[in-house]
Amino acid sequence: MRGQWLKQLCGGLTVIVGLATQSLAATPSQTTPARVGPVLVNVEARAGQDLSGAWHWSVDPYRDGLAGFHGAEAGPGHRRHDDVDVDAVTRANPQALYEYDMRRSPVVHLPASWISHDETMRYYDGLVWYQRTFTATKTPGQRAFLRFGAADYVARVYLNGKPVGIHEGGFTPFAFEVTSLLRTGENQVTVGVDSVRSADTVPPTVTDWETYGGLTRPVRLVLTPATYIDDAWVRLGDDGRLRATVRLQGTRPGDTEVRVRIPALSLTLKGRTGADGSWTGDAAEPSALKRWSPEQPALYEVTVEAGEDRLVDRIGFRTLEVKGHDILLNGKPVFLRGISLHEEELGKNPTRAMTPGAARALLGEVKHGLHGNFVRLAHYPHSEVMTRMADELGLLVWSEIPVYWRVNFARGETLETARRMLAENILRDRNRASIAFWSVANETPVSDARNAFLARLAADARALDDTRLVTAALLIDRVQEKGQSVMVVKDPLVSHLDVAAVNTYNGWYSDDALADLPGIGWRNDTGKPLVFSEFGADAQAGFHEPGLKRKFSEEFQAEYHRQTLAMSEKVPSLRGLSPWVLKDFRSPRRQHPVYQQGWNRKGLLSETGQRKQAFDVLAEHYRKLEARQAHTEQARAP
Ligand code: GCB
Repeated sequence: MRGQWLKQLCGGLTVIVGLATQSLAATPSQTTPARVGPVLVNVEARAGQDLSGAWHWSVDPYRDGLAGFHGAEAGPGHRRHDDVDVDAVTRANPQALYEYDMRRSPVVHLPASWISHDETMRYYDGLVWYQRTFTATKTPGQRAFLRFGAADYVARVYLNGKPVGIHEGGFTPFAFEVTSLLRTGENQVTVGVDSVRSADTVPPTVTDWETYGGLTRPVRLVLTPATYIDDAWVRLGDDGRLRATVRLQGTRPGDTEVRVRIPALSLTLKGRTGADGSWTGDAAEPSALKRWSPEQPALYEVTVEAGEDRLVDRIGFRTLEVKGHDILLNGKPVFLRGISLHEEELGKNPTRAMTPGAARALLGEVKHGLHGNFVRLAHYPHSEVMTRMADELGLLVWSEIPVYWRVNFARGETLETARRMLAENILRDRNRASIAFWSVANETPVSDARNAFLARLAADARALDDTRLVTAALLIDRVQEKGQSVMVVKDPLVSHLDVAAVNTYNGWYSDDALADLPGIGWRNDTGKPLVFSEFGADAQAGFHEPGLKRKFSEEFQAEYHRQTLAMSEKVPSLRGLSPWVLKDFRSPRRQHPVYQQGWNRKGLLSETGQRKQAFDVLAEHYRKLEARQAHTEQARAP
């Protein structure tokens, strides 16, 4: 059975979790991507209400709100999601017993992870209830949705006391239709967010980053016409044609006129949807089009109209392909001058509330400080705020799903969860010109089950989007040949990828002397471009030890980068770098009492943004590569 999104389960409750079992042996080419709930692409352009702001919260470590007395069906003593004004009821009936009162629970500003709600929540892992009210007006013929940017890890959503849906996965958007439950006047929305992960979740329990449980991205009430534009994808194909695909949902999605306009190019594509509500049209690339690139991040206003619905977005157009060892952006070879980063804002107490200002501060350091043209947004889909900022600043993006380390690859439901996450991520961001790579995994140990699992994801990515490259961050093998250490790309998954990317930590996780790194050999027989998707060394900002070059000193980290970059210059098929990592990030498993204190210190910036010595080493290297690329392009110009 194919993985699915189950609708109409339990009387209208929508469940978006990995549910179905299926044979892992099926060949990837037979797949169609996982089905997801409403896409509501370009959500910020839609009518409705931003429900960011003040929410009440209540911690529920024993999950009483879901199961009450002795774990049986919950009674009113516990159900935080009930549509009841506890205060009013107990005023009328002083003997009524309630052991919660959401309306008088403390208030926090969302979106934000609960780790910053108060000190007791710093390492909380479990269920937390959130509730707020909002006013709405019901209009006949209008549909209403609750759309969540992300809830980490499982979210249970209730409107006016009634369950509307469950979603699994901490980093991708989801929406539930609430047309019939919405009231004119005051409405109450309640969300139970549970951060607990297991061996079967994606990612599993152990990761090298902070969990950041909670409602970490905006919640919106979205209002649409009865038939609405659910998805609209506008891109430049590798065949040089400008193409639009629009999918309508609703009461009459078929035989509806669709118009896609780019006024600055005087271009209009139009047609009528088929019976399934979809339409694709294309046109020759307008000669006036300025293609998007890091050097010239040109974005165009694009309007999509269908029936009563209309969306406006800003979209860039470019081509991307691989030829031999080269990655071609707009037909020209590009070397990726990148860096990896987590979704964590600068500052002593990040809470994963990514605002445009916070995104600009991080990505600005990559673009202007490091002379970069590329970011790896590790290890899960980052906020849309980041990918939109990358579009605007001109940074190519590696976008990835959290198939990280030891996922339960043999379990069909886990595969379905990963497939749905991949689909939710791609459908959210297909219009972002900056996205260059869909990555399906990070450092996963090779096995038959894992190879089949990831091959399926790679096939899904291609089926959803033929304008990006598919990759994964792989482990690298080290062999001895004629007395020399040689790094060899052996992972069989490469045959399903466009680009072979490897994480390499010689000199940090190995005892190699730093001076020996440039002497290490590299062999890439895959015939594909190679990218170093990670390399790095911890340093505590301000810890200096020039003579000894001990691990954790700024000098050691700087030298590590110098020597690794020298090694990288000797790898002929190398086409990009994304060292680990832009900024120190929270990681509960990094507890060296002096140097780490709960932070992974491989950042070239400290958590507050202080540049370490290695920052300048990388910036200098990228400045040279940038000049080299400009020089080559000049020489090639007619
Ligand atoms: C890796 C992982 C990354 C870790 C990093 C490290 O290979 O992909 O998630 O944080 O190494 O610092 O060890």
